[in-house]
Amino acid sequence: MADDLYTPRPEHKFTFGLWTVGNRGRDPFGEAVRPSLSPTDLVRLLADVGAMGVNLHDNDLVPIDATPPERDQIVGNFKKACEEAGLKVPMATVNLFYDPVFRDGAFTANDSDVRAYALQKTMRAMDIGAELGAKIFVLWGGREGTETDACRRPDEAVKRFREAVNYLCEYSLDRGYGYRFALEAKPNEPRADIYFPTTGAYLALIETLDHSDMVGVNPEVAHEHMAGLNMMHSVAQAWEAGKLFHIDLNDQIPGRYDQDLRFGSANPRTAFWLVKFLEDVSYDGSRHFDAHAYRTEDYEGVKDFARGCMRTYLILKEKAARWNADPEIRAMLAEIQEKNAPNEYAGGYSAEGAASLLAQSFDRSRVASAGLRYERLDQLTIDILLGVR
Ligand code: GCO
Ligand code: MN
Ligand code: MN
Repeated sequence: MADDLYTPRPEHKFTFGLWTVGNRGRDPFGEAVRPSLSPTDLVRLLADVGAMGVNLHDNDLVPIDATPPERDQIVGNFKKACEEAGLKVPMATVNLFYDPVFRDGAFTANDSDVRAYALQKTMRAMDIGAELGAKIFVLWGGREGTETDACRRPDEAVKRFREAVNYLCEYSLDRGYGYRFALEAKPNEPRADIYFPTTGAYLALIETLDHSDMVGVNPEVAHEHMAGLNMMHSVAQAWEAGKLFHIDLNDQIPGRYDQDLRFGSANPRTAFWLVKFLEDVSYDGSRHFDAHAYRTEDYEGVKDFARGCMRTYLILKEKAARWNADPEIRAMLAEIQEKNAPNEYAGGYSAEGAASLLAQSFDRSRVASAGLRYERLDQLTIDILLGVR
């Protein structure tokens, strides 16, 4: 029965991008290693491994030069394939990075025609997503950045980006699509420096938007790790702000190129804290995997990869429940909580409270003398993770 715990089911809300399982292993140094599969084949592959949904960029499905009747037929067939396979399309996004027209950026490009085209392309991608039932629209600005800062002032880029997102919110409202936008940060690659390099940067921008309630973030493990950050902290801040609209799960060794490794395969401990956080707060969005299989794999290996992402998530979810139920860990957490008693400044500022706080004396050496036992707490965590507890 233990195995059943690790079997993906629709309620786990596991999703993959068409571009993830469809990744053919091309890299800057080498050609594709796998044949291309059609979007409908990929839908069947995902149904086969037990995913709940499939997400897509406009051009993962509809070629950039498709005529309107071609587009309608492709989207119609895809919708049917998803229905037959029992797969949902919870999220859609737009490719604003592949075509050469975006070499200087999309929403932030210096050429206003490029910016207009980027908006048009995004609106059309929103139409496709809406037709397929998507309610989350991700914006990843892969080309919104620079190699040289001689080309524009970054504050101008911020203004252009804001203007674009404001426009797209209005479009969604106008069409009654009900989208929530999720902004995805990445510090670099493919540009030398990308604007809004971290989730925190987007959280700050969002508060300046016309419809800030419609816009949240899509943090990605690899991207926060590339910036040397703690993914779970970024996710927690987004969550606390009510802005965790989506999440991109994968793995990444800091200091490397964008690796997009199978979830939890490089840093299982950081993946554990992330899964534990998502489960502890009952995050109810998709668990979306934005990763791809090693270049060594054929499509059987791609299935192993996809199953592995979900299995690791479920293993870590079970470890998190074990951690939460562990009597020794609970006792230690209760001790930590005991020190958290209400004091002079709890409940906010008052002149009397401030006077009393100013008059209080603190026994610093007593407070600082007792060890906090976090070594023990962490080792208990490691024991659970390594399967001896
Ligand atoms: C990357 C990004 C993308 C985006 C995707 C959705 O590093 O390539 O993570 O995979 O998530 O384009 O907008
Ligand atoms: Mn990425
Ligand atoms: Mn991503």
